[in-house]
Amino acid sequence: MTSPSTASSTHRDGFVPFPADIAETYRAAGYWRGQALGDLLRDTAQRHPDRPALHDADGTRSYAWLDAEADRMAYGLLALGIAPGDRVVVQLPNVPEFLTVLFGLLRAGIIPVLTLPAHRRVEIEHLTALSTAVAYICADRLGDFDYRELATTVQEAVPSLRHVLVLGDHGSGTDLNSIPREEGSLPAIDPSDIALMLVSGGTTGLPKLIARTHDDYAYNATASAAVCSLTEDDVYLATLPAAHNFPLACPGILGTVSAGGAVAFVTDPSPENAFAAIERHRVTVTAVVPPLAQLWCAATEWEEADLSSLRLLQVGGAKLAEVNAREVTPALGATLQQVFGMAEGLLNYTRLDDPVDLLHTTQGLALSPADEVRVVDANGDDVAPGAEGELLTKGPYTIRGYYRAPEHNARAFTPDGYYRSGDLVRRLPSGHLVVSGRIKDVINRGGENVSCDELEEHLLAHPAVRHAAAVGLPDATLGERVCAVLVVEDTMPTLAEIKTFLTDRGLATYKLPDVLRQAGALPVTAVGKIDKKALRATTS
Ligand code: OOB
Repeated sequence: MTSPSTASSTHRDGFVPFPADIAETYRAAGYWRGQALGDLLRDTAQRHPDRPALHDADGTRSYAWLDAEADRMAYGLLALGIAPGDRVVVQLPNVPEFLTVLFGLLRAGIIPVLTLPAHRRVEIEHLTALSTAVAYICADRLGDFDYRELATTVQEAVPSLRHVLVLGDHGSGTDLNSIPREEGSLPAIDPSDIALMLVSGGTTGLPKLIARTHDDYAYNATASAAVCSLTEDDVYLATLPAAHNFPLACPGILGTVSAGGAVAFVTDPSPENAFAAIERHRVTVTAVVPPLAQLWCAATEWEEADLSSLRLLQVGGAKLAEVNAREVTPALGATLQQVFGMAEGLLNYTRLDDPVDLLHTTQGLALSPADEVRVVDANGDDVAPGAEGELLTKGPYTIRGYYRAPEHNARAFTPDGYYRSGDLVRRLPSGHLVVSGRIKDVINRGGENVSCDELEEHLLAHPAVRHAAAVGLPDATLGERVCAVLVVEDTMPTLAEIKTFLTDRGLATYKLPDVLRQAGALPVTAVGKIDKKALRATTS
């Protein structure tokens, strides 16, 4: 079968490359090594074919096995008529096949659009149409959700979508495991070309596509592996959805493969299930979001699994409150690493040998000496050292524009190529960043700005409070009132008690909540961060 013309949508249409002169400096400095992502696996398999690459329910698979499986997957996908440069939407849970599908696509030069299991019709339809994807790879179902039904709906709405490949019971789609995989040839990969697409965290509107090149993403993964001192003795557990940048490449799955360690997966990150996987596979490193870190720490009180293999717990994706940061090592026995990153690129890590004070109170230091970080005021001018401002960044693994989004790019990037993160930070003399909130996540109470992050941090310090989120409620006189939504351990504190507690901590009067709401749980995003947008929409 030959691939129909994708004439009006070749994969580089709408891609914003690094400027050629800057790309040259990244190559000359050795950040970009001209390596295709699929070769991270090839190189490790050649170095030590017999070492474990994957631990799953059936036992352990070697690097030689994974390398051969990835090739077979690549041959099979190409034989279906999917061509190098085509986009394929991947929506898989954390199963071992994620590895063979990912590396198969990368080696075939086919571009995976990495969506999360929690995405639904609105996101998948949008991302499929935007990328003019020709195929959708999914599992049959997860929990009570049927991805085959989603596939049918998306196929009706998006004409470019020709193939539905299903892992498991394939229904009206094609069985991913039975596509023919006779040996064929693999295309030459241009390392400056798009390797894969990530989906933006999307605080406003629909998610955007983030095209990452082989060069930049290989650097992202290998430099991250170095910062975490990953070796072939490490076992990385993919706890967060594997398609998210954090577990994928920070250093995550790709960093672990480049270092020659083994990878294991859990679909259910509950303490009971994840702890059993840690014990069973002797997991050394994993990454979680703050609400999950809190849950794991609390669960060590009643779960009895042996977690002694765990040497590093990475926490990021949202601000980890200092009270919660302090709990990690005593509860789990692992070193804490705070990670402040974004799918657009820039990663900040606390270093393994940082003083505990920095581990507990900062969100880390930029990964690369070539990362350029500016902290600016509303006029775009650099703030005084240590003052709060918006983080702008560019560097060897930060995109220069979203894929097929020229209008948005004109706002989200400065004319000289910095990404405007929308994050408010302070930079310490050591270079470590402290995240103080999002530009838009403030409540305007009668003209006074209340940072939701700051208020949440104080609320979390209350012994009765497990999770907290601050949102603004419309108010006729003040414009907005401050509402604190709390998930509590046991008894709900009264508004008066909370106000006294916060006042005793020295918080200004105008920042005190006007209203308290109790919730059984807070809504979360596809990767498990507290979803403020959804909370704002449902709180009254
Ligand atoms: C990670 O990536 P995204 O793209 O899902 O979200 C990025 C945004 C950041 O701009 C920031 O607003 C927030 O998530 N964020 C944090 C944070 N880490 C991310 N806010 C405060 N403290 C942190 N430690 O979330 C991501 C990507 C790679 C590694 C880690 C996280």
